[in-house]
Amino acid sequence: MLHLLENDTVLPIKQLKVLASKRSAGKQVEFRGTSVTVEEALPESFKGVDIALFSAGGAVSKELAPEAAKHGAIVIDNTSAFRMDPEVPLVVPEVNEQALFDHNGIIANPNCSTIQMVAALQPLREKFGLSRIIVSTYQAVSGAGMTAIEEMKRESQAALNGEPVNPSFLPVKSGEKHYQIAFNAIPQIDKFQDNRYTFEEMKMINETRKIMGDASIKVAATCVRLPVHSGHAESVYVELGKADLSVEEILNVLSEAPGVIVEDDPATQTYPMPINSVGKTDVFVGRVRRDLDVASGYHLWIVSDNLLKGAAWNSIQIAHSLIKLGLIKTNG
Ligand code: L14
Repeated sequence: MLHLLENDTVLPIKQLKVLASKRSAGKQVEFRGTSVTVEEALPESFKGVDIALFSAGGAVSKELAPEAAKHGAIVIDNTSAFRMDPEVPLVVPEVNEQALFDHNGIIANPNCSTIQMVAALQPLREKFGLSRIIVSTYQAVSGAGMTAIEEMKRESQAALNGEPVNPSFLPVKSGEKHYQIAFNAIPQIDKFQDNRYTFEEMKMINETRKIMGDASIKVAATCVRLPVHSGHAESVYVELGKADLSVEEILNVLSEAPGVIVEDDPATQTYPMPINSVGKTDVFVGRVRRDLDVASGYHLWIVSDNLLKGAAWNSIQIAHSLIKLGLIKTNG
């Protein structure tokens, strides 16, 4: 977020505060050539703040986001704490920017896998209608944070040296069991729910319906972690409102879509891959095919940097939209 803000030309940043836990207070971060001291995040810290970007975990958001909103800040929250709260807009600007008008001081940034999927599917939905999505994800380790990345590197090194890997973090830090991610695929992201889906899968299902504003869309998800540093990939099957569309018709719509880049040419082995998405804010789509049995069914492969469009960039875009829509009243 700080890196994106540093190069941002849309937000008229007069002052930047960097807030964290007591443990990090006093550290220095560089911003536009000056050194900013990290302060402890307290309810009063948000006095005079116009936009507060939160990304310190659900518990911190639950405690401090309402306090920040009370002090007049508009919170853009990157955690899952408020996403399904009916009072809180859940926004991907390319899809449902208008939902921002209904905010009550807190706006939720959706789950990373959901953002890239709806950004790519919404243009098809607008043009042809969409009734069903079946998605399997191939998710990067960076979504789970620095500790997970360190674990993957350490395990990879150990495995290559023929030493025991001793996993202690993934798939879920607080879980009873931990499994090796190096040279593996783990079909669990976040905790299991009573219906045998994981929370990550249910986030994709519920958030997609909320962002698209249609509870009747059929959605099923299987979320899998791969030993990829950054960049989530998704194999997506969709049923559109129109049968027998040509691949060209679909690619034409996608190539006009904001924030979407088509990389799709079997003849030249062109398709999106996580490593090529790293550092980019776009959503990449390729491998577009008609289903061979269902006339209204189509397959796509969707890739994006989970830390950018999936998190920081979508949050900054929400801030841009707030400015564009005239929703920021300078506070103090
Ligand atoms: O819903 O890759 O924001 O473990 C953050 C952690 C999504 C999953 C969220 C991960 C989650 C992510």
